[in-house]
Amino acid sequence: MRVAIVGASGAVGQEFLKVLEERDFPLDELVLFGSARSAGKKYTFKGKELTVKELCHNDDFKDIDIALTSAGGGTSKDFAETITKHGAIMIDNSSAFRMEDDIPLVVPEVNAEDCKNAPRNIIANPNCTTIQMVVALKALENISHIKRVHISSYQSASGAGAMGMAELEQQVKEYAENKDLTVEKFAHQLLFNVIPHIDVFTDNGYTKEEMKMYNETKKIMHSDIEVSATTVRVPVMRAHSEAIWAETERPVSPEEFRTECEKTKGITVIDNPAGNEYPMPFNLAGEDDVFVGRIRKDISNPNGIAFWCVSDQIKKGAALNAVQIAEYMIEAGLVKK
Ligand code: 2RA
Repeated sequence: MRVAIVGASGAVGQEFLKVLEERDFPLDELVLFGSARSAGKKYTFKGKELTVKELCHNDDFKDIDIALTSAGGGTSKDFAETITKHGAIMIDNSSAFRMEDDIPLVVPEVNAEDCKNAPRNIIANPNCTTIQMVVALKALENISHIKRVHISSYQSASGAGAMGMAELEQQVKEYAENKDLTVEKFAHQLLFNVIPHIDVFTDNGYTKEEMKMYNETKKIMHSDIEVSATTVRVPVMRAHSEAIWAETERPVSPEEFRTECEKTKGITVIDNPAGNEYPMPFNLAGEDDVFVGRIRKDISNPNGIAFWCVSDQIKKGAALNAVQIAEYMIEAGLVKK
């Protein structure tokens, strides 16, 4: 099994290296690709030094079985043909192909089987905010069909990449030194603030990030579920949080939902309000699972249930989800060059 990482120097690319090593992914060779700027950089994988090759339109992917790509939508579109033409499976973390009909959009806990129908050899990894929400929603859908969801996100600086984290850190330093704060990556100062604006606004008043939650959730869950999201940037370094209100066809008790979450692989329940125990991004950055807590009856709706959900968006929200897709495809015999 020969695996490539495209965009190896980025935050997700680096996480791919960690996740493949942590999970002892069954590979014989790992090849790193990047832009002209990152070509030549060296990274260690399982004690061996690997050098980043420049991504070019050539036959470098001839012997590659699986390419994990995270280099932005433009690069994914531009290089999809180069990457897949010799039969490699491309698992793409960008938004380039997510809503295309002949490209599965996959969260293995929810719709792994969709990988079986990938005529273009491309599988899309959903947006991080959608991934963690649908893992939790699938547990609820197992009990009763979900009609509607309202969700407010609390998204960390790292959702905007390494530069997002750097800006928040810089603002902390500048504040401590009584200087004016640098504001470049986000629309406003993030330190001591919350910004209800992620990605650009669309004509209906929702942002693109919010519309991703609307469209991607329907596609992944194969459902008529309605989703209304408000996505918000908060001064947290890593791991996104979400407050979720779901309306189901029949009333679901908190106990039923808690039990279903507890038996679902990929979900950890932390829900002990009396002991001040609930999921928080500060404790859970770097973890694999989706963490669920604050499970309660929605007092405004007899068929409603409310809960809180936290997950590391670079891990389960990006690199880990893509690697789990690759693992599923190998197991299901779908990687057959
Ligand atoms: C963010 N969800 O947090 C985005 C990244 N894909 O900005």
